Amino acid sequence: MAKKASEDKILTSCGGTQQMIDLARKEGIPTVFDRAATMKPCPIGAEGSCCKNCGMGPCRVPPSKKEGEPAKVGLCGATAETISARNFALMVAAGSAAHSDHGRGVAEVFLLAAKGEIPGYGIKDEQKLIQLGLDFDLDVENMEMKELAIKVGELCVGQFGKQEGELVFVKRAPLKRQELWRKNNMVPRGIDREVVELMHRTHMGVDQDYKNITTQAARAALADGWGGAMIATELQDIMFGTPVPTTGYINLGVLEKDKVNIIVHGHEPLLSEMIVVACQDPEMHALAKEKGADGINLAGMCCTANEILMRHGIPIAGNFLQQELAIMTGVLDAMVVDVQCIMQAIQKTSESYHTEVITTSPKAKMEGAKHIQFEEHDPVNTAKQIVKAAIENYTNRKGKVNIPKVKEEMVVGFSHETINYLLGGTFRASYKPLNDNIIGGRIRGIAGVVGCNNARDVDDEVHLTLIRELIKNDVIVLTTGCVAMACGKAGLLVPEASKYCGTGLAEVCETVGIPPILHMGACVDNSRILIAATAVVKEGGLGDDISDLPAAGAAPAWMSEKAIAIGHYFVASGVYTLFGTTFPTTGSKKYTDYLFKDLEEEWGGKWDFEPDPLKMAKKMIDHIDKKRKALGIDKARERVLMDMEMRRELDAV
Ligand code: NFS
Repeated sequence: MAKKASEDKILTSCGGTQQMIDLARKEGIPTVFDRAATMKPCPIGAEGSCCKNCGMGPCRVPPSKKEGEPAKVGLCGATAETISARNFALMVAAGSAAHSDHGRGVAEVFLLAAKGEIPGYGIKDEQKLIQLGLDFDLDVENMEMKELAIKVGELCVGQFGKQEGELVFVKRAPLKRQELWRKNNMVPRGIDREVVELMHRTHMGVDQDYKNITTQAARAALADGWGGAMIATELQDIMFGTPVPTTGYINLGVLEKDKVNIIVHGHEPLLSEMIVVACQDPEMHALAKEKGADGINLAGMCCTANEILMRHGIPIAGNFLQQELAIMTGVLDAMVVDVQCIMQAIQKTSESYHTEVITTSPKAKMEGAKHIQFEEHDPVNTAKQIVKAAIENYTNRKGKVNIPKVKEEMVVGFSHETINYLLGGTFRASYKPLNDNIIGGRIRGIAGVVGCNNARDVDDEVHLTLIRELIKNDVIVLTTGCVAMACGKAGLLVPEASKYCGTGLAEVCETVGIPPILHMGACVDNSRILIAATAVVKEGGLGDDISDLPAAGAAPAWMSEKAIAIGHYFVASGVYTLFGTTFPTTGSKKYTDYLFKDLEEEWGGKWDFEPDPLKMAKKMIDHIDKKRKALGIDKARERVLMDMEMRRELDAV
């Protein structure tokens, strides 16, 4: 058979993924990689120039090609910048809603658990519960743990629908940032209100001022980053434990031929935590034996994977683009999904194998899949039912086994609290050593590299090229989500990765015993990065605001609306944030210039787009150096570089 052009292209830098792509092509199984080659994105939609907000359209307003030609507008007269801003805002609304609805689910379950109405869940981190009580100004000293948990649960649930005033975590931000938000009318109320208002404004004939739309989009995004998503992280930590450094394995090679294999895929740890417990149940093991299996092997995929890996060391089968491929191993007995980042294609793939795709959320069903609903009042039984369904499916295997022999070890679980403790020590947990190393120049700056994998790029490659370049230049990297998993697969999440660092960063990592790339969790845990950045500001010596820090953020291969929402709350929190692959507003130069240039003046942070990972690294490093100069610490780094030079000379003697 003649090869398709796309077959010669390198599609991934992950060995396990490449092996499965080859197999898929041999067997004629369609995958996202082939669909990406045959279906091109709509160029007008991709640049944000298509308005389909009313029945007179869709109106397409791409930039004029001829000099002097008047700019196109929609039938209603909407300009390209208004259309672009509205489309961008709609992505922020959807992304913020998704993250925060996850947060709401966690808060509701937390409250039920606090009241003792859910068997199986409890309080694992009392310290953090007390901290939340203090955030809400509760009299924590005179409250029993149960009473405190109920009160905190009620107050957290109330945050989502807060109609007036400020969300409670707003006051966690640096004071200067809070003032800027107040001045610009960006302080978030509850997510429900902010998203509804944003969607009202993007409706036909409402907000026609691109700047005004962007400000409300920031308010909605901040209601997620400093609200819904932050609540999710905090309450998950209280219920399931705040992550501490743990080792684990990653890639499709974690699946085991002779065991019942279950993958939990999606985002919310509520059910997966219970599946971890159910998989250890002797009754389930006996049933697996009875069916001829050698035990039960649980693995994760996408952000759920990060959650259970950090807290239990459960291996990760892969990141976003590996979901169809996991089914093709032929040994996956159940793919259990909840919400977000789940490709409908997995159901079709499963029809060629024996895998049972099990949906669990009433919000996310799939035609053809088995639905076992997560009953929040009885998660233990739901989990057992699911594990049982997987075990019973073991005997339906069709005999084809293709597990790539690829897996890597990694160290994960660097919550903000852990970094604080590791750097500062038991007696005085503190960010001072980090700040001192930044001020002294050993660490040049901090980068947050997060987000998705995008089938329009070489899978995992842009993340890895960017991150290798950053650590080579002494920039410490904080990571979450699919990027964190890409690093794990490439063997970069181990302390030995310090050999890829510049001398300064290597020295710090070797002294403290940490990898130069710190895995901080799932996408919802980007709130940990906000908290860490704030802690660095509060420690002193690096300015008064997040925007003063020698720091930058990136999502080099983003694809989801959540990524845009996250990017927008980082920008609104003062971070220079770069996205790769594509950018959804480029059809309007005026609007894109506003996001990429003018915003910095107004918010201290701004957006940027750069598809080439090396150029992206350069832009981030240039920004970090600009901030070092503004802080007056650029000289310190020059001295460190001179020291290196001198050391080399000494070595040569
Ligand atoms: Ni976040 Fe992207 Fe999805 Fe997680 Fe992965 S694709 S925006 S990283 S799994 S949410």
